[in-house]
Amino acid sequence: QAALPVTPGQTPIEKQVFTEQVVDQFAHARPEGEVDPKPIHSVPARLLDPAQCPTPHITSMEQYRTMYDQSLNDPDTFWGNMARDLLHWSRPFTQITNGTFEDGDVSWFADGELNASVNCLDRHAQRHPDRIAIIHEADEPGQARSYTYKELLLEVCRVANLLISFGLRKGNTVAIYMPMIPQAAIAMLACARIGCIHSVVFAGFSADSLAERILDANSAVVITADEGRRGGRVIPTKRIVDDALKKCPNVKRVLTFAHTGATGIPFNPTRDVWWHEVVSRQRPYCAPVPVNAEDPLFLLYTSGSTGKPKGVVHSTGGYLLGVAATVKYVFDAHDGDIFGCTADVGWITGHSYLVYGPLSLGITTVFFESVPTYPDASRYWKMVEDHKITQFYTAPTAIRALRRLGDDWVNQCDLSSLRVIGSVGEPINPEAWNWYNEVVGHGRCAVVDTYWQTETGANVITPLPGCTRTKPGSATFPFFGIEVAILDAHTGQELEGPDVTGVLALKRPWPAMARTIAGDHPRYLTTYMHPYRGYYFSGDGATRDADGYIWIRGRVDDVINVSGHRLSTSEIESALVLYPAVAEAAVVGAHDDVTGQSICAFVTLKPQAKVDDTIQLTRDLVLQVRKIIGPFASPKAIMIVDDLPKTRSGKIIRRILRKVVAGEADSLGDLSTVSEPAVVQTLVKMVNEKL
Ligand code: 6R9
Repeated sequence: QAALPVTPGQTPIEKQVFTEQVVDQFAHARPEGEVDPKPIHSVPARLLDPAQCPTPHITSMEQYRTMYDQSLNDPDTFWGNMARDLLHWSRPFTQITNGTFEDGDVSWFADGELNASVNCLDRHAQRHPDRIAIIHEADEPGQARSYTYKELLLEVCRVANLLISFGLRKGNTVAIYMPMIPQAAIAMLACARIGCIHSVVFAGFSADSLAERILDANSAVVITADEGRRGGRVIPTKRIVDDALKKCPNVKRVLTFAHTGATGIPFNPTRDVWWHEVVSRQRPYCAPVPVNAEDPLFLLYTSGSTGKPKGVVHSTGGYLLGVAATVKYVFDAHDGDIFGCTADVGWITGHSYLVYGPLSLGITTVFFESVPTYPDASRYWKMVEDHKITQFYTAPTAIRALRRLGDDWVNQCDLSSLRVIGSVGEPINPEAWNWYNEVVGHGRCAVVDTYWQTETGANVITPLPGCTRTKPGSATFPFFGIEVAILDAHTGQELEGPDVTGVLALKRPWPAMARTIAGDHPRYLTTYMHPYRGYYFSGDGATRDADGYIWIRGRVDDVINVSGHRLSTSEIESALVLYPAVAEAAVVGAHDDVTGQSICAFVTLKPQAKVDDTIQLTRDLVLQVRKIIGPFASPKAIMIVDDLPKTRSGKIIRRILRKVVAGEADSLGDLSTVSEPAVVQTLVKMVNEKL
């Protein structure tokens, strides 16, 4: 594939903005000197000792390379075998991979049929009905409850039958807005059983955001709970749903699980039903609806550079294969393993590594409802000890926060069950990596820094436990079938060889890649496939070092990553400008030692706005963002300024704002494009006083 000239978006203006961002981001990237040239961590000897651990699926780099080469040179054999080996097909496929990025018509196993719930439940319930499928680690310690594969299957069938009685059929969409309880997985699998597409909305989103997502996907049914619990606090889940539904006349049914059992939960008798009243009346067998491998399993909203959130659509066959293969090889899953992923079910990590990945392999998954510091900072580690977790998967932000609280919290617990400890969501700094490896892993576990995205469906760049020598902070090498390219941001030329930095792109379709954006295929193409023709554009920057290791350097677009939550700066700006007194808003990410990035907003006020109390105004603006997006999008700092640095054509120059909040006002670079250079000086002064 010859590298074609970069054509980000369609217009020259977008191109200009885009390349400015890329260049700017790289100016901020990890200093070159920090990239460690030597692989310093070998595979822990314990993992390769059959007396101590099950033998890893891959035990040498040669074995990895042989399989990796086959996955690229003969994808049909490689993925065909893998798909037959890991999944149950009700109708075997004869085709493996078709279509191209350019045409946007990628398909995998196009004539095969399967059902995701059969793959996650029936086949395991038949073989070992009493094996634990889900452990629910409730918000209050000591209240864990578990569900066997058999129990889970029966409950999923009951809910599936109920959904049929609501009139739902294959291809309909169901919204799920639930706390971190097993009923969230039950609801997802019940949809999958009857061929419905679930759209899980993270329960930290506000009523407005939920409504937007329900309407966009045209979900006629919502599944929720009375209340959620998190770190001892109660979240009024059903009340938020009711608020959202004021804007969603299309919703005909709301199924509510009584989780806390609180009284006084709002209830609309013509629309709402209680789970405990209606589900138990259903027959616990429901014939699974076989779907085509390319039929959507779910859609999941994620933030991009521009406009409203995108409903990323995942296929059934390719997606399931991707998550099953990565749980097997990246987490080195073996029969009887207990997989502890702390992500929320409302994000892609929850979909892939709480629900579909572990369950498709018939291992045990843990739903953690609480927060890492409740009731104290040993919560994660007590959970590992209590349930004998073998794979633990969390985000760098949690690792950094717990590291600050000291090693004692970890040392009081027996973590000897752990074999693989994973990190996901944002770049992990070497200090946090080392602490995770030494204090949590005791140097006896494989640390897997897994790079991937909502759109990739499953891990794409990651070490493998039994073979990869790791460098703290590097996601290392591509998973099977993933062909990585690093491109020059401006020219789109592929940068070959070692020691190169550019934008990260993937060169060929892989099974778990997202297939489209719900209702907007052109947007799918412009966002991912058109910026660099012939490649999938990730939105991240990356370096390939002298040893071929990949280092992810963070987003090169207007996406910021706060505690592993992906947020669009333009969405936050839109929420701020809806506030009556606000004229303009510009949001940038600031470095944060714990959350990775934090949200820093600059706003200007309308000339006629009367504001006496700016402290109250900043509070109101934070509330505004919480209301329109959700609490996790709260800006950490809001600066009310007289003016923003702009180009002569009136565009806000975010590059300058980023530099100013980074404390790099002495290296602002070329200011010749700024229409009023004095504005910059005022800003610098103000930020120095405030931050
Ligand atoms: C799985 C998930 C995707 C963005 C991605 C990148 C960042 C994720 C990472 C990582 C460095 C890792 N990211 N894993 N950066 N190292 N191991 O997080 O999906 O919410 O869609 O976010 O997260 O910037 O582009 P999603």
